[in-house]
Amino acid sequence: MINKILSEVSPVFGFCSFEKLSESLIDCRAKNRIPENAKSIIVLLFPYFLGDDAYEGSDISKYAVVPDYHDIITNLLLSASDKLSEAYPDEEFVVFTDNSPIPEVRAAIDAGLGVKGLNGLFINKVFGSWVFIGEIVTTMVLDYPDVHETVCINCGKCVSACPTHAIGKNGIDSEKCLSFITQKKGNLTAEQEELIRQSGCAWGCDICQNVCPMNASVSVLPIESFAKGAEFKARIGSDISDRAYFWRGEKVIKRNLSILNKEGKKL
Ligand code: B12
Ligand code: SF4
Ligand code: SF4
Repeated sequence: MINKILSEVSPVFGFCSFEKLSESLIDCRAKNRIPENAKSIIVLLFPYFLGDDAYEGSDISKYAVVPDYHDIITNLLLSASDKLSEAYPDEEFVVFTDNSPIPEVRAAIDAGLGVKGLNGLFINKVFGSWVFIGEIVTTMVLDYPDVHETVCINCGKCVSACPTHAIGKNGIDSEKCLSFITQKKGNLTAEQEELIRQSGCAWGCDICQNVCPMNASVSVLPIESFAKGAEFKARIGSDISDRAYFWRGEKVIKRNLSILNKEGKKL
């Protein structure tokens, strides 16, 4: 029953132990929502890659081309958790995505769904790293896989391609990451502006994923609402509340677009 319900919302999912991860929880307000007697994490993947040709001329990163994944995934997870609560009335099910105390990359690896890239991202065999991660934390006791393969092929291409040298041996230096810089409020330094101009990308950064050989021949099977609502250029001048670049306010995306208009070219 549980597999049937989950397969209605995601093509790839798995289970991992909550206890094993409980020492590594991310400190955030959402932590209060974890059920008191949590036992397992149901981890689900949501592919969003639309095929290389689709992004020609785009001025935002691939994750921001699709409608804001927080809304889409939360709705999918809620529909699954409603059905799970009906099927297993004595258990609790609480949904999270991104704004989550669960270190999601780690949870997806523990659930046996793929490996961790040197670029810090989770990589699945079928969909590559072009997946969002969502989870349902539950009081249910489930079966967890024995995981042997946990890291990528370690080719180093992401390290050489990263324009800000943000990828180190021990993970990402988030403040150096261009994705973080495009989301920063206020004035940027001349150097940060130049990095955005060079990348040609007004929101997020895909460079370390574009060069990754483990993303070379992945399936193009995005979640339906992602494909339907894709917009390849940043939208301004009208309501942007359904886009990933909304959460920092319109000023930030407008600032980045104006930086790009000073002869931005896509890397
Ligand atoms: C903060 C954050 C950012 C920050 C900092 C990123 C960072 N890597 O630190 C910024 C703004 C820069 C960012 C950028 C991006 N992000 Co972000 N981000 C997050 C967020 C909210 C928290 C990450 C975090 O702090 N984790 C805690 C630290 C401690 O985790 P960690 O460094 O991975 O270390 C853990 C594991 O690595 C594990 N571990 C370490 N070594 C080993 C070894 C083995 C063998 C194992 C099993 C485990 C393991 O243990 C550590 C502790 O648990 C997550 C959502 C979430 N709740 O997890 C999304 C998330 C990681 N981001 C996501 C995305 C899509 C992006 C971007 C691609 C967006 C874009 N196109 O611009 C970029 C990519 C940048 C990059 N190369 O990482 C997705 C990634 C999906 C995927 N396929 O991996 C996530 C999961 C959100 C989601 N729900 O889908 N992000
Ligand atoms: S580019 Fe190479 S080192 Fe970097 S994540 Fe991909 S496989 Fe790993
Ligand atoms: S997202 Fe861009 S800046 Fe951040 S680590 Fe990857 S290549 Fe470097």
